[in-house]
Amino acid sequence: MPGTVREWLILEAPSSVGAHHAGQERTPIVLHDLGLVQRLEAAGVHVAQVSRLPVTPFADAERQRDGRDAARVVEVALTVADEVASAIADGLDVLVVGGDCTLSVGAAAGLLRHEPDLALAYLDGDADLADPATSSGGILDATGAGSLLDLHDRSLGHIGPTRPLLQGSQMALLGYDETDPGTFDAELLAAAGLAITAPDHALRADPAGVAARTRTWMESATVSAVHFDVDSIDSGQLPLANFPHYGTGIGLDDARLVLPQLCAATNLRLLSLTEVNPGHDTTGVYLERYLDLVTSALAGSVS
Ligand SMILES: [Mn+2]
Repeated sequence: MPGTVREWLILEAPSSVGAHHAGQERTPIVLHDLGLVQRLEAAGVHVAQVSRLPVTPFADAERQRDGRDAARVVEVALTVADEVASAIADGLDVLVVGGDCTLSVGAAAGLLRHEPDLALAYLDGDADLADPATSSGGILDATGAGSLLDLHDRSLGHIGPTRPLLQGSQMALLGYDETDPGTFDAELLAAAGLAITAPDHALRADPAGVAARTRTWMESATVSAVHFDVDSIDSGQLPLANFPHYGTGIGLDDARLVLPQLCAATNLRLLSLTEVNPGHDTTGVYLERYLDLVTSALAGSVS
C-alpha cells in the first residue's frame, strides 16, 4: 500500500485441477524448496506469512458443460478467493504461487470482495477466451480471461461478488497469441471492450512502452493486480510452460522489462504466478531464471 512498507502473504496453491494434465501442482512446493521466500526477503521484499493450500492435482474427470472437472476447479478457486480476501482485509499484499491459470480467477474474486475498483493486467501467452462448453478439451485453464469477464456464462465466472467479476474496462490483456483459434476470438475480444490489448507481436515491438502505459492505467484504479502466465514467454527461451508455446509470446529479456514495470504499480495488491511445470526442467536452470525474474520484479515493486 502506498506510503507504508508492503507486507506479503505468499499463498502457495498447489493445484493443476484446471489443467491439461498433472504437474503444475508441484510448482509451489518446488519453488518453496528452491528458496523463493528467502530470495524475496534477501531482495528486500517483506514476507509476513506463507500459507499452503491442499494439493489438488488434475484428475481424469468427465467433461461437463461448465468445463472439465468444473466443480473441483470452482472449489479450489473459492478457497483461493477466501485466502486472498482475508489477507487483503489484513492489509497484506498477496503473491499467489500456482498452479494453473484458474487460480487467478479465484485470486481476483477474493481481491474484488474488498476492492471493487480493480485494474487487472493479464499477461499470458493465450487470450484465454475459450468457452469450456465448445472448446476441444473443455479445459478451464484456457478460460481465465473469459471467466473473469463472464463471456460464456459458465460456473467459474460466477464465483465472485459481481457478475461479471470484471468489466472490460478493468482488464488489460497482454502477450497473447492471435493465431490460436482455441483461445483467441477477435470478435469476442473486441466486444469485451478491454482497456488495453497488446498481442504478443505488439508487446515484443515495444515492451517497455506497453508496460509503462499499462502501469499508468493500473494506477488509475484504486487497486491493481497482475496475472503472469509463464507461457507468455516463448518456450524457446524459457521452456517451463505446462503446455509449450514455441515461436509465440515474448522473449525472456522482454519479460524482464514488462513484469517489473507492471509490478511497480504503486497500488499493486496481487501477483498471481501460473502454468510452470517443474517437470519440464531437468537441470533447474530454467527455474533459476524464472525465480530471478519474479524476485527482481517484486523487489522493484517495494515502495
Ligand atoms: Mn496461457
